Amino acid sequence: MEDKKDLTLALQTIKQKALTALKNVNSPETLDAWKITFLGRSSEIMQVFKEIPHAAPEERPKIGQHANVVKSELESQFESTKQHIQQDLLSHNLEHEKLDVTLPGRKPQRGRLHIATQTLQEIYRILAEMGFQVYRSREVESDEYNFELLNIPAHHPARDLWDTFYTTKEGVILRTHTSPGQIHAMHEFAPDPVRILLPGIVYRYEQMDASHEIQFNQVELLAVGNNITFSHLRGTLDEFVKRMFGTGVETRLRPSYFPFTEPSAEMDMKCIACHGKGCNVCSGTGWLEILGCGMVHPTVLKNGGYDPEKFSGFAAGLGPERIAMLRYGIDDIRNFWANDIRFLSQF
Ligand code: FA5
Repeated sequence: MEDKKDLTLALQTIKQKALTALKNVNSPETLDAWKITFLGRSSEIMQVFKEIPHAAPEERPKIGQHANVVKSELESQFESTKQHIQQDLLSHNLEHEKLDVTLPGRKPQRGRLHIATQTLQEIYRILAEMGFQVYRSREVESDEYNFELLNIPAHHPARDLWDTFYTTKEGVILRTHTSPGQIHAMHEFAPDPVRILLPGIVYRYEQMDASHEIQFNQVELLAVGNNITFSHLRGTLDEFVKRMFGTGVETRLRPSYFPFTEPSAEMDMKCIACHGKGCNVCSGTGWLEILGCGMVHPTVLKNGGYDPEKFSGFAAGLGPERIAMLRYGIDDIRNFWANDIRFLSQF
C-alpha cells in the first residue's frame, strides 16, 4: 500500500514525463503512440487510479482529485497537440499539393452507336423518305423459309451460294440472308401491296477475308404491287445510292443469278479505297459488290400468297458493312466485330 506522498510524487513525475514526451510528438502516428503510453489502459496514471482504494481512507479524495487534475491536464494537452498537428498537416498539403484551377477539365468519355448501327440508321432514314417501312424478321430460321419457299429446293446446287450454320435441331438454321423475311412479310400482307425494308444480322459459314465476314448485316428491300417493273428497281437503287454517297459515285448493274428473282442482277460500286485501281478490299477488280437484286420470281410470289398473274415485285439485299467501308474508306470488314475501341471510337 502506498501512502499519499508517494502517489502525489508519482503523479508529478507522470505529468512531467508525459509533457516532456509530448514535446517530441510531431505526427498523428507518434501522437497515437503517446496517447496509448500516457493515457491508455495500462498507463501509469491509470495505475495510480487503481492504487487509490488502497490508500488511507481520509487521503483518498485528495489523491483522486489530484489524479483527475493530472489526467485532464494530459488530455487537454493531447487535444491541443492534435490540433497543431492537423493544422501543420493542412498547411503542408496546401503548400505542396497546389491545384491549378486554370487547367482545362477532363472530358468524360461518351458512348456512341456502333458504326454498323449508325450506317443502318442512315439507310433506314433514306429508305423511309422513299416510302419503305422497317419490317423485322427472325435470325433463327427454318430450312423451309431460308431456302425452299425462296425457290431453292433441297439438293439444288444454288444452296452452295450460302454456306450455312446448321443447329443440332433438324431443319433449324441461322439465316444466311434476310430474304426469308420476304416470305414472312408476304404471308402477313398478301394480297395488299407492300413496300418494306428488312434489316438484321445474317450468318454464313465462310472463309473470312477483307470483305467477307461470317456475321454481317443485310438490308432487304421488297416492293410488291401491280405493274412493278425493273425500271422501278433500277430507279430506287440509283436514288438510294445517290442519297447515301452523293451524286458523284459510279455504280454498275451486272446480270446475275438468284433462284428467288428473275431476272437477277448485282450492283457494284467503284472501290473508294483504291479509286478503281484494284486493292485487297475489291480483290483487285476496282469494284465492290454492295447488293444483289431482281424481280421477285413468280414461284416466290405464289409461295407468299400473291397471284403472279396480277402482282409483280422487286427485291434487293444490301450489305451495310460494305456500304460503310466505301463511305469511310475502311479497308477490312473484320474491324467491325473485332471490338477494338481504337477502330470503333473513330465513328
Ligand atoms: C443475297 O444474300 C441475296 N439474298 C440478295 C438478294 C435479295 C438478291 C433479294 C435478290 C433479291 P448475296 O449473297 O450476294 O445475296 O449477298 C448480298 C450482299 O450482302 C452482298 O452484295 C454484300 O454486300 C453482302 N455480303 C455478302 N456476303 C458477305 C460477307 N461474307 N460479308 C459481308 N457482306 C457480305
